[in-house]
Parts: sequence; C-alpha cells; structure tokens
Amino acid sequence: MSNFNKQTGSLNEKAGISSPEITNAPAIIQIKNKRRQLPSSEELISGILSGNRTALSRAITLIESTNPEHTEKANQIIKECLPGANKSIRIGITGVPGVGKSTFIEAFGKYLTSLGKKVAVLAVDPSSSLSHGSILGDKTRMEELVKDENAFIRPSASGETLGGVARKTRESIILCEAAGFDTIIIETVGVGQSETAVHSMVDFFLLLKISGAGDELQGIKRGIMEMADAIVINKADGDNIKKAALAKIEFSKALHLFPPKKSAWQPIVTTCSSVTKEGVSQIWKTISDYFDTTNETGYFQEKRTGQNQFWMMETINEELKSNFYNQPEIISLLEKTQKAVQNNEISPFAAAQLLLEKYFKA
Ligand SMILES: Nc1nc2c(ncn2[C@@H]2O[C@H](COP(=O)(O)OP(=O)(O)O)[C@@H](O)[C@H]2O)c(=O)[nH]1
Ligand SMILES: [Mg+2]
Repeated sequence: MSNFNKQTGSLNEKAGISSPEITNAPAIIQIKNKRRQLPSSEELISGILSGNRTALSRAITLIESTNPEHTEKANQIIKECLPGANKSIRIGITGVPGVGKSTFIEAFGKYLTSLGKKVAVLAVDPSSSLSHGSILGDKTRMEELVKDENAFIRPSASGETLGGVARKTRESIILCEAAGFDTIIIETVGVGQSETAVHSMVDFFLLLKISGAGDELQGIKRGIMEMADAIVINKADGDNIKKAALAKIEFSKALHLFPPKKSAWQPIVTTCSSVTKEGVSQIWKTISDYFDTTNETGYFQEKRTGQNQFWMMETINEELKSNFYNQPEIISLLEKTQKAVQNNEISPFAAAQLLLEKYFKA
C-alpha cells in the first residue's frame, strides 16, 4: 500500500509535464487486436485432444472468464471434450498453508512423470485473489514440474466464490483429461470449506500434516480426518524424523476410532520428506493399491457417479439461488422485509413466504 502511495506521489510531481508521443498509436491498436484474437473453439478442441498445453491453457482461461461469450465457447469445448474425459485418477491434497503441499506436489509429480505418467496440477483457492499466496508459492515451489513437458500446472481461478472456483476446477479437470493427463492433482488451501469441495471432485483425498509438539490432534477438524484416505506427515527430515514417527503413531491410533469407510479402505498414515523425497514412492504405491482395490469392488465408479449427481444438484441449487437474489423486485423487497423482521413486524417464516411468493409469481 505504501509503495502504491509513493508511486502516485511521484506521478503527481510530474503532473503538467506532457510526455512526447513516442509510440505509434495504430501499431498499439494492431497489437491489442491480435492479442484479443482467440483461436476458434474448433482449434482449441483439436489442440486439446492432441495434447497441446497452450490450447488447454487457453481453454481453461475461457472457463474462468466471466464474459458470457467466453462461457458459451467454454461450454462448447467442454461438451466436445467430455467423451475423452474420465480416464484419469484424481487426487486431492489438503493441509494448512505452509505444511508443504506445493513442495510435496513437486516431488510427487516429478516421481509420477518419471514413471511415464502425465500429471496435471490444479488448485482450489478462493482466497488467492486476495493474497496471491498460492500462485506465487506454486510457481516457485514447483520449479522442476513447471519445466516438465509431461506436467501441466494451473494456479487457481481467482476473484470468485468457492462455488464458482470449484465449478471451474471441475470443468478444467475434464479438459485436462481430454488432453491426455492421466493423473490429476488438486491442491486446496486448508482453510474454510475448500476441502469439502475438493473432496467431492477427487477419487483419493490426502491430508498433509507436520509433526508438532506432541499435540498433533489438537485443532484438527474431525471432518477432515474422516475425509482423508491417507494422512502424510511431511517434513520428516533432519531433526524432525523422530517427531514425525511419533505423530504417525498418534494419527494411526486416532484413525482407528473412526467408523469404517464406505470404500472399505483403511486410511493409511505415513511420513515423508518432500525435500529428500524419502517416502514419496511409497505414497504412490499406497495410492495405486487404493485404485486397484476400489476398481475391483466397483467403489471407484460408484463414487464418481455419486459425485456427478452431487455436482448436478449443486449447480441447480447455485443457479436457483443466484437467480432469486438477482431479481430487481426481490432485491428491493428483501431489504424492506429484512427491516420488518428486525422490527418484529413480521415473523421470519412469513417474511420468507412473502418473498418466495413474489418470486414465483414474477
Ligand atoms: N525440511 C522440509 N521443508 C519442507 C518440506 N516440504 C516443504 N518444506 C518447506 O515448507 C515451506 C512451505 O512449503 P509450501 O510447499 O509452500 O507449503 P504449502 O503452503 O502447503 O503449499 C517451504 O519453505 C518449503 O521449502 C519438507 O519435506 N522438509
Ligand atoms: Mg502451496
């Protein structure tokens, strides 16, 4: 902020001195027009289907755009890509900021590409528009993976509600799969509701932790433990190795107290270092076991079908809500009714009824 002020200050100082026309106006317009010229949907679709990362990236930009024209184009691309989708495994990675998610994904992703896999990394972080934290973090922590031609990294869509970001990520998954990425990793910031949203779009959910001062279970939300298919104690290197081993025991004990999962999968607890890469290959082995088991039992497909149903209903709910709250008559009536409720002139239920009646009659 102070920097910004300083800049304005120095600009003000020069106010009144006209700057010479050093640029060629028509040339600028030409450049701008060129930039605006996006490839056609058909070009993007064939690019994606042939595994072109630039085409994939541009199509995701269309998904993230709020311009209705772009949305229409994006929908067309998604539709064409759907038959090529669903041929991947989707892994969600969560944990509090600083636990090492991006560093882990770099190590894990590199390991996967060394096995010949094609890895796409997406992020769900509705807060990133404010902090830019994850975007900067991702870029610097995934230096090697960024350069890997069998990897595709896309920071989170920004400036949106969680529902909006989550939907865009889900649509981006479809495009990544159509582009031939067989392993999709979704990083979430471990705050708020983003874990639940990510959990409902992945096959395997991994919770990253670090060892603390022996009070590992303090402050960890029960719901998150319940969602986890694996708990990985990261930063198990140097002086931390012993503490990490103790944390592993504590988490294993705690997990045994939870009821069995519908998948019949017993979540595992393990340690790793994303810096020395110790334990990374073992984590992949565990995840592969999970996929073998759930494919055999049919749970894998069952879960995906359930997720598709869930997202369909979610989308309907979101659209209905936003349609309701964006009606001009509702906006003004809502304000009045809220005051009436505040002053005890009408009961909350009668007030809701009034608004809904108005909406359905409109
Ligand atoms: N010693 C050690 N440091 C790590 C490890 N993983 C991550 N870090 C460090 O922890 C910090 C946060 O990592 P980052 O990947 O950005 O965390 P994120 O916010 O969860 O994505 C960085 O300084 C990393 O270098 C690890 O396994 N061992
Ligand atoms: Mg990160």
